[in-house]
Amino acid sequence: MNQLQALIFDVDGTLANTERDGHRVAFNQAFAEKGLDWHWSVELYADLLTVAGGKERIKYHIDRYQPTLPTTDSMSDFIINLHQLKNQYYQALLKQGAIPLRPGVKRIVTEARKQGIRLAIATTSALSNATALLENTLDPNWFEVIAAGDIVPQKKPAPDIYYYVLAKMNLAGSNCLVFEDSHHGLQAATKAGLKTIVTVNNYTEKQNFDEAVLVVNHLGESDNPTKFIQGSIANINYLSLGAVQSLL
Ligand code: XBP
Ligand code: MG
Repeated sequence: MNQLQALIFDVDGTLANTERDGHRVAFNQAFAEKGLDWHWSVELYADLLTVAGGKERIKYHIDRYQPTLPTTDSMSDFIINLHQLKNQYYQALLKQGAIPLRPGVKRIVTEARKQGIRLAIATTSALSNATALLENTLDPNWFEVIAAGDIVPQKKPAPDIYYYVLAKMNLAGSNCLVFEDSHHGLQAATKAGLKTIVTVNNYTEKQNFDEAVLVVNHLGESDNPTKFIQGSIANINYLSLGAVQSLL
């Protein structure tokens, strides 16, 4: 068994249900403020999530659904401005405490810190959004590297963001475990040679996770047990650090 030295967390959908309850809601607030008659319903957003990155998602929406753009701005300026406005609304939601962490996240992060296991973030989200989530739930300073957004040339499912984290931390992939919630994220981590635990959510539960070392509904708590979806660990009710270490 390899020695566990670091946990690397995806953000959206993994730390918290930020997509349905956060980014989506904030996008709609930004559309309304800009006078756009667009509405991203919970159902439509499932299709839009096939594209990673908020700016890329707006572009995909325009290309696929061809709404009228009430603007003389260039397409890229329009997208950048709309995305910035969305991020302001998103960060306001985080400040209000509207988006709690998923079960077990704080527990396992706290356990890792106590045991000297290093922590990092690898996300497609903008850095300001990832940091705002951590400021309002955990603490950004607990994470040695927060790799986010446009810091690498290609977003997930490309492995770039994971290679970036490994290089920054000077770590071998064989000493790390990743937590992801989506097929895109799993592909990115797997291509970088990392073992991945998937905690599914409503948007991702039907995706293919063949390459994951474990798929569960969430990390769980003593009063909120983990359900094993693919693979299992014997004799546990929720995922402790010791339990996940056995997967390396
Ligand atoms: C998920 C994403 C992000 C968010 C929006 O990232 O695809 O694009 O939906 O974030 P991950 P931004 O699961 O890798 O954390 O608007 O900040 O791009
Ligand atoms: Mg995710």
